[in-house]
Amino acid sequence: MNRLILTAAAVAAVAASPAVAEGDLTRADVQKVTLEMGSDDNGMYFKPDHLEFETGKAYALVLTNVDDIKHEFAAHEMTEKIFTRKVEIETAGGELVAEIKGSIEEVEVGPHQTVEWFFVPVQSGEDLEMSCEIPGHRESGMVGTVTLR
Ligand SMILES: [Cu+2]
Repeated sequence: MNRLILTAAAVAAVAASPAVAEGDLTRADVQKVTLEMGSDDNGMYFKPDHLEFETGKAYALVLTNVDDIKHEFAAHEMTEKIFTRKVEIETAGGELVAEIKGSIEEVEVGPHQTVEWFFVPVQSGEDLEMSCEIPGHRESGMVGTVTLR
């Protein structure tokens, strides 16, 4: 009997509290930004080669490798200025493989795979470098910039 009363009280308390605090960015609408990684006749590329994000907004950076070899997204200055929520890996069929949480600095993406990096920029920065640090790839053109406004 006591237990039933406690449960009812707990439900009432949850119902009375505001659903989600407005500043709770983990519940905010996530804006998807796709970065394609690949090679063509001119070498290797990031498409687009410049990314822009706004501080205080929640993003999912969709790293899509369309190549037959693996590529990497590394942006060390940028990662000091963002709060990473998670990196999410799914199967081609959309089933969750893994969610990796904590501070992330680089993400390597296998051939024809996609990884989503969820973060919130917390500090601004102009033209921060992004590159693929696999030997030779930067020289082949896998370099670009990221601006956090
Ligand atoms: Cu690469």
